[in-house]
Amino acid sequence: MRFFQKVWIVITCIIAILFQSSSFLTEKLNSVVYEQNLFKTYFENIRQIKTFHYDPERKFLTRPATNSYSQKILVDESRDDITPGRENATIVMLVRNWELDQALESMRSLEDRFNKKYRYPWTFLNDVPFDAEFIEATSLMASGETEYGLIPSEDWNRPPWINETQFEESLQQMTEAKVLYGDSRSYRNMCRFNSGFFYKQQLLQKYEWYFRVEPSVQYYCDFNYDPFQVMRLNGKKYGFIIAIHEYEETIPTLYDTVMDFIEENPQYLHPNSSIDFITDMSSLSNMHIRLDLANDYNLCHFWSNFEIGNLDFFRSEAYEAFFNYLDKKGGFYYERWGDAPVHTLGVSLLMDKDEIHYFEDIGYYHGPFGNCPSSNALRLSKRCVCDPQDESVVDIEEHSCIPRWWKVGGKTFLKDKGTF
Ligand SMILES: Nc1nc2c(ncn2[C@@H]2O[C@H](COP(=O)(O)OP(=O)(O)OP(=O)(O)O)[C@@H](O)[C@H]2O)c(=O)[nH]1
Ligand SMILES: [Mg+2]
Repeated sequence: MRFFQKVWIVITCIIAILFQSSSFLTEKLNSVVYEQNLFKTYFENIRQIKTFHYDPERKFLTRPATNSYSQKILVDESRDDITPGRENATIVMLVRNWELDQALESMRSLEDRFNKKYRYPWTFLNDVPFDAEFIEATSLMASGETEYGLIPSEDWNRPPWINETQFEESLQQMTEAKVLYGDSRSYRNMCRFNSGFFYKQQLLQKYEWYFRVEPSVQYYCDFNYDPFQVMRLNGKKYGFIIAIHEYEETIPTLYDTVMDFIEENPQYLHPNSSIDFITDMSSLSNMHIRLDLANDYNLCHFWSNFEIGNLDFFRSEAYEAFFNYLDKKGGFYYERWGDAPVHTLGVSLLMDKDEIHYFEDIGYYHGPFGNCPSSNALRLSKRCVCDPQDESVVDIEEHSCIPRWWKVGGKTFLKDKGTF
């Protein structure tokens, strides 16, 4: 082959390679530009939608309800900022030393979902001194300060007016009847303590707000706001997340005792109470529960393992009189009155209905039940990890009282005026 032929072949090859690679490069460049535009539009959209962070100024603007079909993605752009909470509040856990692992699980979940941003202090309470291992691990897990309180024995143990023979008999009877925790002495102490003594503990005196947490619970979604602040700004005093029916055999005389109290102290019944929530027996769709009960109480109660509340309500003259009246009747021991129905009856009768708030947007699990926001947009914006169809999600199941709360307390949507 002649020299110029060789040169020609080489040049042709170079041209072919250049041509190939330029079309490859153009293609690549186009796709990068396309992707860039796509991301740009995506982030612009997100920016336009603004934050989902609670802002009192934006209170009346539209936002999605939990049953919204909106597919817009709402991102709280400041979700990872540290904005120390300013409310006079603490997170409270009554817990035993041996529940350390379960306590840490709950703490990790609540810190990740809410408190690492706000750094509210934790208060741990126990009927025996906390051990060093518990204190070390929980104080390292908390983003805020931690305090550890020993409950005085008179706030925990059976009071002197309990007739021991009657107590032993009922203990045996409830054990034989296989009533849940019917055989447990400490469970009764715990229920009485949570009903009438947690807010009297010295460590809680300095606070106005509390958030009750139990071991082994999970929070499924980012909070995206400070619930204490939100409650204060919206005039709320008691927040719940799950409401179900109580086991009737644990509280045979509770409601009648409460009614006796109200009859003797009518001044304490709030004129705008939620009495209908605890007495409404009408049949609601999806509710096939048997409601031929021994008295007018429909057994609905706010599940007290999750509570965000105002301590001044519990310290009020009305609640104090209410608790003391119940306590003197001995039902915490002769029956097995739970702190959940006791709080619920107190809150429903003595508190203004408008001061009660259903935190429907905070996914939560305490075995065997949970709550998971039904709105897809809400789950995305709050980075929820839960399935609203899961069998543990109880909100509109037959054993739930949420539909009854909606009926009586009013169904509010997050986009409604005046809600958040
Ligand atoms: N210090 C202390 N805490 C207790 C005692 N009994 C229960 N608790 C705490 O009180 C709270 C309620 O007790 P739980 O055993 O969770 O009762 P429950 O939620 O009705 O039932 P389960 O969670 O299903 O067992 C939890 O925070 C427990 O850790 C006790 O004897 N001493
Ligand atoms: Mg529990």
